[in-house]
This record gives sequence, C-alpha cells and structure tokens, in this order.
Amino acid sequence: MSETIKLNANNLEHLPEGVMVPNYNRTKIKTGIVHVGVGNFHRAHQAFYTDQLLCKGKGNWGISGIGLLNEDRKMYHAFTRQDGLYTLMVLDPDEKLRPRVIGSIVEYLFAPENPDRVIEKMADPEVRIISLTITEGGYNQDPATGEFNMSEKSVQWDLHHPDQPQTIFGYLTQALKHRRERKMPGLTILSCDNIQHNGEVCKKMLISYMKEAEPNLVNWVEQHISFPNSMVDRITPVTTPSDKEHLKVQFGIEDLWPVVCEPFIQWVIEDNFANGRPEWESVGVQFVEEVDPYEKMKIRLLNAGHSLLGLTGLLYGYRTIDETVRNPLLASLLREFMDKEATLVLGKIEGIELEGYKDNLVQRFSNTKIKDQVSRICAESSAKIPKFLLPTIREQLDRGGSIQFGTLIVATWCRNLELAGTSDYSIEIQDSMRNELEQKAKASVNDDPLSFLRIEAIFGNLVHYRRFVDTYLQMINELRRHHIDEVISKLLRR
Ligand code: CS2
Repeated sequence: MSETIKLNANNLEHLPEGVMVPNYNRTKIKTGIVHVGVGNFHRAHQAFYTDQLLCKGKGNWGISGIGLLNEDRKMYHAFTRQDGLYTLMVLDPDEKLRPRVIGSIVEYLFAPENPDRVIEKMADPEVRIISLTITEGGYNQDPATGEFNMSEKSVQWDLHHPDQPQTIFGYLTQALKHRRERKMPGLTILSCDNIQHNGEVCKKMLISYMKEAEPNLVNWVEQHISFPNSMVDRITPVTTPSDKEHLKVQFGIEDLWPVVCEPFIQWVIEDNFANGRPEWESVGVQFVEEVDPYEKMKIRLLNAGHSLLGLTGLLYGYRTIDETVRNPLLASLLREFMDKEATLVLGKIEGIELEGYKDNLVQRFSNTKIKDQVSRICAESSAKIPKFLLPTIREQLDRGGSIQFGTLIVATWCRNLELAGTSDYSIEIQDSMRNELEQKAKASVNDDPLSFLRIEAIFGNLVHYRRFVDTYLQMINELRRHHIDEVISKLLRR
C-alpha cells in the first residue's frame, strides 16, 4: 500500500474498507466512566466492550481515560494526536485480520500536568463509575500482612499534599470528598486487576488510606460507594514496531500506538453498582453474584501458568510465550502444575468444565500470532508471584498436597536473579524490587541459602515451612548444577 493515512477523527471516514470504525457520533458521548491506567489491556478489553455497546446505540457511556504516572506521557501524546482513537488488532490464527478503530475513550487526562482537572473529573456528576487497571502492585498492599503500606513515599506525599496527589488513593479521596460536600450521589469503583477479591482489596486499601487522610469521609464511602469484584481476561502483549508496520503496510493506517490481542475475551463482574451501569451484558459480559471462583480459577491457572512458562522460559533463552509452550517439556510441566497443584485448591466452579478450560489455556498460550513477550510476563514478578502462585503453595502445604511444581517456579525465579548481570545472561530484570531481589538471590548462593525466601514482603512466613524449604533447596541446587531441561525431565519422571 503506497498511501498511508494518519489516524485521527478527521480521517476516520477515509480509512480503507475492511477497517471497522465507530458508527456513533463521538462528540455527543458523555463520560459516565473514568478509567485510571489506560494501558494496552484496558484498550483491548473494557474499552472494546464499551465501543461495541456504543455501536449498538445502547446507552451513553463513554470513557474518560486518566494517566496517573509520568510514564503515561507517551500515551497522552498518542491520544492527543489521534483524538483518543486507536486500532485494535485481534490476532486469530485461523482468521483474516480485520482491524477495528475504537472510539469509546472520548477524552484523556494526564494527571501530573493537571491534578485538579482529574479530581474535578472524578467528582463530575456525569461520572458514575471509576474503573481501574493500575496493576497488581498498584494497590500498595503489603503481601506479608495484607495491610496498606502507609510508609510508601508517594502515600506520605499525598497525606501532606492532598491537592496534588500522586497515588490513586489520594485522587479518589479528594474526589469523593468533593462529592460528599456537594451532596452528590456515590458511584462504583471497579477494580479490573488480577487480584483475588480485587474489589474488596481496593476498598480495604482506600479505606485504610482515608482513615489517615480524611477520617470523616469513611462512613460516607461505606454507604455510597460500591466496590464490585471482577475477573478480567484477555492476553494483550506489548505493542511492537512490527505491529505498527503491519497495520501501515497492510491497511495503510499510521497509528502511533495500536493494540494487538488474542481473540479470547472474558469479563465476569459482581452485579453491585451504586449508581447505574452500562448494559455490558448485551455484548457478552457476565454479571454474577459471586466472582470469587472465576477469579481464583483464572489467577491460579492462567496467570500462575504464565509465570511458570515465563520464568522457566527465561532460563532457556526463549523470547515469547508461544515458543515456551511448544517445548514439550514445558507444556508437560505446565499441565502437571495445573492438574496436580493449582486445580486441587480451586473447588467447583459453576458452568465451567476445568479440563476444557485448561486445554483452552494451552491453546491460547500457543497462539503464534500473538508473540506475547516473556519479558512482559516476568516483569514485576515481585507483585505477581505472591498473588498468582504462593497462595496455591500455602493451601497445598496445609492440605498435605504436592508443592514441587509450584516450588520449582520459585526456585527458577531465584536462579534468574542470581544470573542477572553475569556474562551468560543477557536479560535485564524489570521489577520495582529489583535491587533487593538480585542482592538476596545472589547472597543465597554462598552466604545464606535461604536469604531469598527470607524476603518477608514477598514470602511472608513461608520460610518457616519445613517441607517447602526442603523442596526449594533441592530445586535451586539442581538448577545451579544442571541445565533447566535436565531438572524438569527429572522432576517429571518422579
Ligand atoms: C499476565 C497477564 O502479566 C501477566 O503476568 O499473566 O497480563 C495476563 O496476560 C492477563 O491477565 C490475561 O488476561
């Protein structure tokens, strides 16, 4: 294709045939939803569901996107240049690609530039839902105690500078304070992160912050704000230059930041909305009374399965998840972990046939078009492992069940950190706890064999469980002596 078109509102009607575009008048759409943390995942998931709803003419719920962090400046730039539009490319191995331009994010505010505008937006009477994808670490929960980490630097900043907050808790507190003072109705705060009981965790963290910052507000929040739990699912890799090139060459669209994702999509939400909600069920969202079993299943199988493939895959030198799962040893390891450990602590889930769910997961991981990055999966493992994996190990320890596959994941994580920075290892660990992780992992080689497991903020009291410690020591020693391939083969033969 020789001519290319820059994506923006004026050019929408000039896009080539075969590209789906919003069929609604975006200038007339109200922002009933404020969404904090507009990354690729939100753009492939909630914004897509909402776009479908707007296309069906069902309700007037647009999204006002918020970038809270300095790192969101690049997204701000893309949204400003493209009037909030972007292209979603759903990559199905069996179907022809049909890009879709998403229009549901009708506004984007960059908080560091204008905190007041963001607070006012959240307090706007038009806004009835504030949804969040702020990552597992964004809730500032101490994994060892489950409590809010009040000593965190930006939390301390917010307590002393309530008008110029940096954290989500500071923003929500100011906005809700305005809503109460202005005698406005409450709203729903909808967490969409991979945390079990995400709504409850979000509420607990916010209330803990408020008890320090605005104790008088707590009662009002308890009465007027709802925090539904939800389970969200769609694998969405980091956008690569070749994704942009693909869109440009095949479809003639110049998009600063398109999103690619897999065909699978699921959103299960507890139907508990304080001030109305979109009719998302008409585009496939499931509203249920109890989300817990779905969340648990997804986090303990898919997310933990991802960490298993990612952390072992790094030791092989694989770059993408489809590569890892094509290795028959890793595919068997994944299945054994799911069947012999994770599944045993799930219980029954209504309407779900677990064997089929697991088969489907393996298929999703194998999608060769997705090229989901091992580096994405392993990033911020310090926030993921305590939520995705350690609860399974704990529950299996309590019931006297197998822990060897889960423990291998922990040992593999430590082994990667030991190797980081050495000449045999070219990967850079991306983790906000990186220094401490690397230091403790390296110290475990010669000084204190348990120094890694003694990181209490991650492992809590697991280091006091004899069976876990013995299994871990055996695995880490094997990983130091043998290639990962040998270690896994031996484990699978046991
Ligand atoms: C991944 C998730 O970040 C991770 O480790 O497991 O981003 C995963 O791809 C999504 O939760 C899929 O819904």
